[in-house]
Amino acid sequence: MTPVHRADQTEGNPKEHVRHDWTRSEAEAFYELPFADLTFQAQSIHRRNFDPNHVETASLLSIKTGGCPEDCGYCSQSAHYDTGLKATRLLDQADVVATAQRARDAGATRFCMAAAWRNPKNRDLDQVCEMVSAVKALGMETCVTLGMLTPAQAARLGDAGLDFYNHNVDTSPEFYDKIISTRTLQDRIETLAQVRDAGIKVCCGGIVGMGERVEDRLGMLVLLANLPSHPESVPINLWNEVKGVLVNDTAERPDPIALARLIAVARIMMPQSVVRLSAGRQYMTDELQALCFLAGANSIFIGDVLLTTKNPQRERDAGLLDRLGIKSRLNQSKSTRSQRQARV
Ligand code: SAM
Ligand code: DTB
Ligand code: SF4
Repeated sequence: MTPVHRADQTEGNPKEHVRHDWTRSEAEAFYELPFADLTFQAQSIHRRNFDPNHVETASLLSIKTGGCPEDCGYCSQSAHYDTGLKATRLLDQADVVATAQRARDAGATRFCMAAAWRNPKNRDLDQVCEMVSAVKALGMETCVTLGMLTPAQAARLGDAGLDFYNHNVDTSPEFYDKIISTRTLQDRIETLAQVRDAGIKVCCGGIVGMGERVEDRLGMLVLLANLPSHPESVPINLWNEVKGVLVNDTAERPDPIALARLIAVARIMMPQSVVRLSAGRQYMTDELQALCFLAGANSIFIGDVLLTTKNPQRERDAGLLDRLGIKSRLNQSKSTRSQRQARV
């Protein structure tokens, strides 16, 4: 039978019916639909919940790079692998705020600060809280990703006014142990609960292209969609190649159509979450990105670097959004417009 996602039609309740009891076989049935049927459902749900011609723009900064004690098998920053990356100390607040300001002026609405920690020390957290307040004062949404948190640490970030905490499940429960051994999936789920309890919005997703099967990718979406509340942001990262790490032995970039299908299934199962095409966009053609936007992706990272790896050039992104008639702060920001006009 063709699976159909039904909106809650109750009069006076225009809200989408948000489910937390998805099964793998339902996810598989959506995934295997003829492409036109799958994307039609995804796009219909997208339109009920979002402006289909708008994409959110976030910017990333690594505030503490490398030397991480975790052994995440995909990551350039793990001290378990020789990736040639130089470890740094926590950046100064003034540098972070200056970078955030440039990101805002270049069209980012959210600023995400990432640290290569297993968990933050309390004295480091003091500094991060100050960064959060200062970036918020620029009028940007704030996000941090610092590893595991205690309830008290989550509460302090909440008091500092933090909008989002990013903490990914990364992959399916079955594949998880093949890529990470120093932190369990359950540890991650507990941190997500602390973040929720502190009233902070959750950004949680994962990575594809590490050698996982399609079942793992769908298993990851089912895990996310069955969390007690759907993450407000769902980043889908395509593994950005890093030499020297574990997953080099197994990595395989997904077929582009498979990626668009995955985005569509994420949109259907988490109808009100913002789905971000995160790392790995530099491997995608403009056409694939357009398909992913049609399938329900509505956020991107902008800027020429992510944390330690590359991202498409700002100009290429602005041009693509223009060609698709997509509105965002990137292609509407004064600095991007004036640079492009100067080139015509
Ligand atoms: N250290 C913190 C943690 O892992 O909780 C935060 C930073 S970590 C870089 C954030 C996320 O980035 C990871 O969970 C992973 O999903 C993603 N990531 C890291 N390296 C990546 C890569 N090479 N390609 C794609 N995504 C990556
Ligand atoms: C997420 O899911 N993707 C971002 C953000 N959360 C912190 C990180 C992508 C990192 C890509 C690899 C790098 O640049 O080091
Ligand atoms: Fe450390 Fe985060 Fe990289 Fe894992 S993903 S090694 S926790 S920086």
